[in-house]
Amino acid sequence: MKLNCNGKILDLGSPRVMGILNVTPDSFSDGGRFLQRDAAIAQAVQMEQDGAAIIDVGGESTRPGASPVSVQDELDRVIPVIEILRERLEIPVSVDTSKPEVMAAAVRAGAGMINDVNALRSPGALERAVELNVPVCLMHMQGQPDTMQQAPEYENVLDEVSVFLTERIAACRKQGIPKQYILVDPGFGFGKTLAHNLELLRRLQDLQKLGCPLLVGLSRKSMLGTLTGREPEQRVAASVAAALLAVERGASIVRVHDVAETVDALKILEAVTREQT
Ligand code: 8Y4
Repeated sequence: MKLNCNGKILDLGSPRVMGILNVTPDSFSDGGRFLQRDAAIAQAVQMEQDGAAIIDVGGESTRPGASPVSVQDELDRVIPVIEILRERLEIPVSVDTSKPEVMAAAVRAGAGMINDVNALRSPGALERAVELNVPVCLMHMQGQPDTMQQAPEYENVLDEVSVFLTERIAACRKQGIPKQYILVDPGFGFGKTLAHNLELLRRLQDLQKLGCPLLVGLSRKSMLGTLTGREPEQRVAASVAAALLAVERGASIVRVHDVAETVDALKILEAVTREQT
């Protein structure tokens, strides 16, 4: 229930919010590298104040069609931010990466969790993750980021996601990662149509049988755009609704952009669920 994240504690005794911190260069902002870095740190501090239990720091855009980032560029983006956040925050940070070199440097800099959309399938990632001795989130993805949305296809999306995650849990266990250090994620939007995403959310509780805490990311994703006709920045209400539905179906952690709004919504859900005020 309580995860040791490189010295900081993540208590999963009740549902938690993971705040998203992108440290990819913003081509629309003229702030320059250091101003952008300061803005990222301020945003993380705000998310902690708003009730986030963990901050997910990512330096590689995982959006469909995004260009790949070199190891050095990713290190230059995320490591200085993680070093500062280790000092400034009480809550842990996770590192959103698939690269073993970035995992290692990030944990050395203070990161307390590895969030890998590639589920430790990159060469050397699994071996490295074992040594680092922090919790890992294994996410399902069909295909590769550049082409995964071209024609996603499943016989049964719940079964296929479940089989994939079961296999990755087994691979991690075999390599020596303790069961309590493994979280799983169905990977909303990663090689899935709207119908696949809705089926996964509808039946999310089926994934509880895997025996690992569930982490889900639905925040501002295109499925919410399809359903509402809104641009990403206007998807806050849809994102909060989706997060709430996920927690009702057993999610332990929701990965979100809008921390304050999601934390408020979860307080209502918790009060109603616990039959107390
Ligand atoms: C607007 C903003 C539209 C962001 C789309 C997006 C997940 C994840 C991502 C997830 C876990 C994203 C790194 C995609 N999604 N990690 N990462 N689970 N564990 N797109 O669902 O946020 S990036």
